[in-house]
Amino acid sequence: MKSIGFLGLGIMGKAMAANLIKAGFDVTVWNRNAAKCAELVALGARQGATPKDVAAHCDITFAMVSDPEAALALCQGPDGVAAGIGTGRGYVDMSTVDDITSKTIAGLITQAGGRFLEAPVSGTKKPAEDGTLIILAAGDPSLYDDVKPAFEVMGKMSPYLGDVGQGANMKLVVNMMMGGMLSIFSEGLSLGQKAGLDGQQILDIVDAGAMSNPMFKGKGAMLLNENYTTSFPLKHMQKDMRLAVALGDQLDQPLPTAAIANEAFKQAIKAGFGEEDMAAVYKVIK
Ligand code: NA7
Repeated sequence: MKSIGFLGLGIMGKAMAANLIKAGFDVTVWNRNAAKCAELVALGARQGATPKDVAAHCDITFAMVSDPEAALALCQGPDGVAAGIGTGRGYVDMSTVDDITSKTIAGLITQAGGRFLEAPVSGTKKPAEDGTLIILAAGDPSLYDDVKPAFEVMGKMSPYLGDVGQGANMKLVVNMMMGGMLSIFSEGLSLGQKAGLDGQQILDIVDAGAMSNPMFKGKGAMLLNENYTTSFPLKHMQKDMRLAVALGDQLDQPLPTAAIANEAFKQAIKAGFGEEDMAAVYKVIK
């Protein structure tokens, strides 16, 4: 792997691309809003003109954009990745999308002669900055072997999960559980305080028992301080809940808890909290 392309420099992409540059990879970046490239160019990256241009000049191109529509938009059209990928080069989409979108992208890339891997990640801003993401890879096994050194820079583990679609499915399962947990955690914290209990004591007691986990620790402090600084945008959590509920429909799997949690995140978006951290769901619950 001589050169790496990186498309999408949002909260996650920026941190991941920065780690690749710092690790010594030859990185070319592109973002729809080109101004976001400046910080990475200052770190040593080149700037590509279009997704096609990046895919045509790099051995392997990574993408990290917001949702299925954005992930597809990157690949299609005269300036898209599929138009530039050519034979044998690799494309790794790390955005969180549904399995059908991922398979559509895989088709576009492989028909153009390229190799495709989906690799959505578990973990938000801090793990992206620290290079400790959990990378959920599926697709072309030869590309998986080729990108391992880059995965080792961006993440702490990168299991191979099989055919395209299984990375997307694993990500949705994990995030659906996280959204459900955050929703019930918010309800408990709110209920307890309305009953006159001390919020910090609730957190301490939960943390001392079997329910202790890093998310409750991190988000608990945010809820008590009413601090919703974005680590994982609420709108993306709602997207993941929506895609997970749709997968449940597709597979005839009842998801009563996830479906109700999804409604709380939808309500929070409607109330204008979509760009804030997912913890802001608390504001429509409390
Ligand atoms: P952000 O910080 O919301 O960043 C989203 C990125 O996606 C950003 O670079 C956007 O470009 C890009 N984007 C959005 N729509 C498009 C279209 N249509 N075409 C090209 N690029 C687009 O998200 P995160 O970094 O927190 O999350 C990224 C993924 O990881 C997401 O799937 C999460 O669920 C997990 P912009 O800067 O707006 O021009």
